[in-house]
Amino acid sequence: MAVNTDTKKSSAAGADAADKQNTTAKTEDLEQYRSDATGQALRSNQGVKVSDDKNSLRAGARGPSLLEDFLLREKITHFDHERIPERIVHARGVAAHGYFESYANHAKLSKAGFLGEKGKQTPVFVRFSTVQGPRGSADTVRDVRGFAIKFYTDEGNFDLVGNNIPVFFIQDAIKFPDFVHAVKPEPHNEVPTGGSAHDTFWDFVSLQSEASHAVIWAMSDRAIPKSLRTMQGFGVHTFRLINDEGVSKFVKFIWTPKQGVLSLVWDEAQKLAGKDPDFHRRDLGNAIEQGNYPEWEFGVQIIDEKDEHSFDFDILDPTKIIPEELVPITPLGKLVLNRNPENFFAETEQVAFCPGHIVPGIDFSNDPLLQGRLFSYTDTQLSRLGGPNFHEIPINKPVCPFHNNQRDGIHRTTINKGQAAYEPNSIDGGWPKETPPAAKDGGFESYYERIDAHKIRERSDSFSDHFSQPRLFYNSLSEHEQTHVVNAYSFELGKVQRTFIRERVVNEILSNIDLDLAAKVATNLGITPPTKQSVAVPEIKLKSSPALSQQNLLPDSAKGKKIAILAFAGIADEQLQAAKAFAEKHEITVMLLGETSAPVNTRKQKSIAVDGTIKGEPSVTFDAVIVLDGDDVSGSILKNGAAVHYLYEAYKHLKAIVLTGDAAKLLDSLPLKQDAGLISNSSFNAVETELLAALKAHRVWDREAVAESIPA
Ligand code: HDE
Repeated sequence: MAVNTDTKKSSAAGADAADKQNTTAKTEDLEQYRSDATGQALRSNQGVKVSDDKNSLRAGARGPSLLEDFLLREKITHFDHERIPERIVHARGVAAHGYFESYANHAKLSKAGFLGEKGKQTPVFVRFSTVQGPRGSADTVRDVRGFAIKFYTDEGNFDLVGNNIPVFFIQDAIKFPDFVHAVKPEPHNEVPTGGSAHDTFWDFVSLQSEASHAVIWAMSDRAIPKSLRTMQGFGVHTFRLINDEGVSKFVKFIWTPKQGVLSLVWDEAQKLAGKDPDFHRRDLGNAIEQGNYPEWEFGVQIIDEKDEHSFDFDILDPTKIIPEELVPITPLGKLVLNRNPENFFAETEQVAFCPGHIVPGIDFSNDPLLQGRLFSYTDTQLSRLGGPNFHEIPINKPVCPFHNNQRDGIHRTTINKGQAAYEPNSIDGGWPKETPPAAKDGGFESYYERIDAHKIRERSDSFSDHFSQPRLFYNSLSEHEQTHVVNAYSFELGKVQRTFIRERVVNEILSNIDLDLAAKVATNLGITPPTKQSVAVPEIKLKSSPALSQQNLLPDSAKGKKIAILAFAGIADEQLQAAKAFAEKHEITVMLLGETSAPVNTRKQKSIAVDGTIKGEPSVTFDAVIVLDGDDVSGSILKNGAAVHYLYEAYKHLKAIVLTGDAAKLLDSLPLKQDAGLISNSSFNAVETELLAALKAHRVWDREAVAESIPA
């Protein structure tokens, strides 16, 4: 994996072939729709061979174009209609194919076939997204990330359409259009793109205090993930799993990445938005191409029906988590992403998720947000994908057969045989026929739930505590994570123009979460810190949930990290070899960056190619920076402002920096202080253990205060 594995250059045949081998029933099914033009004649959509695709038909070489030019008209007409409406939310996304593998037969919990056998693999297509920004917006904005999974099970498609944050901003679907209108770019000037640092968002969430929990998560590091591979995923709502005896348990779905739960730092996220707006999609695509397949463990928190009311919150309230300390996660299986889509539009853009796509063994709870979602997703596809036949688009088709009496509609591709498109019928032998519910391979049956209630437009009292869980979240964070939350509120509110909105957030929201948090943000905004809560917040038993802190969710290896080596003439050959061997051993990607793209001469006068330039591959795209011993390498760096800035920036972003031999002299002239991550020694071999530890730790948090003074 070492050296130059970042870019397409390395992929070519090898990785591509490996990619293709990762087939599932779904990727095989897609094969029939794939079109390869290699060796083929260029033809019109009607199959006519084209002799000239460069010139339109004209009346004379300098004359006007002729309307009869059907080739010109066909090409331009198709082009004119290439765009479809983007998703109203979650427009910017990226996806990958893979599989889900069940750890065991979980039939006691659910009769769903994909959970029913140890080692059973089910094809999946997973789409990650930001929420606020349009299709062309930057990847690294502060935002919630979508985490939507389509399982192509033998019993039909199951869509688990979740987020990387376990709670949502509202409790009732009827508030969703209001929430989205508030967070989206403002209507008069369509600003800002991709973020929530503006008046309408903060106006809404400060008037709608049920948003407080999701907002504090959005102000935490969770909303600026390092990679899509380093995020947890949550189903958010409580669902039901039902076994073949009809016994139902409430569950929460959780995905935990093997890669650790890691984030960017804010300055880095902002810079990446300009220097590499595709940072997340590039990272996911490259990782898969390199065979470094991202993996998540799939788990559930299980609640017996009898315990539904035993918590100090309502399990139907989507603004609440069930702390893992109260209900631990039971692992059910793993998710592996091992193949990139062939075509972005056909697969990633046209995939249509819906939380209402479930299979026998799974059912909904009465969470009022979930109930509304069951309607919205199919409805939105009607305008986005143009009609009711979007289930026939290859990426959306189940891998099991499906027959029913639905017919016609725009872009229908199925050619239904027979005369009877109704049920019951005797003309076509009564086919297709219903299947009664059964333990296995049965028809879908809704959970036999007794509902005995008045029709009423009212929210349950059990949904009224909006502050004890945001408080629990804040209390559970490590010190540096808390500081980031303070900084994020201060940054966002600093962008809010109306002072009364800033004050309302501080006095009526933050004061109820934590007075110290409120005071710190107030001070940063120049507002008088509140001295008391504005409402009474119920005391809850659990004061802190360590499972919520990312500090407790670090990876156990440095696999998949990316290191830059700044290469100057005279670089020490042995040290370069040692660094490459280290990267190889720990499955780390390393790129050699020169001042220009020209090869560099080593100390032993060997000419070596570089993988990129210091200006072209910015420090924000790496996890660590290395300057190896070389002939007056410290002098070369000091003469090069971009190289000095590179080190400053990596230092400021709390990354590991290694300086060996002559490079260590830089510590005498640059304002960088040695610490657990800034490691210097005579040889590379002498720093390996410390470097590995720093990479696993992800950031040098102790450096944060010192790094404030660095001008980068
Ligand atoms: Fe969505 N949401 N949502 N949402 N959502 C959409 O569906 C909606 C909610 C989520 O990669 C839309 O196909 C309503 C919660 C993801 O294609 C739309 C409500 C959660 C994706 C829609 C919610 C989500 C969407 C836009 C409140 C986390 C992207 C395009 C009742 C559990 C899926 C589309 C993809 C997309 C509606 C709330 C996650 C408009 C009405 C809560 C990951 O139908």
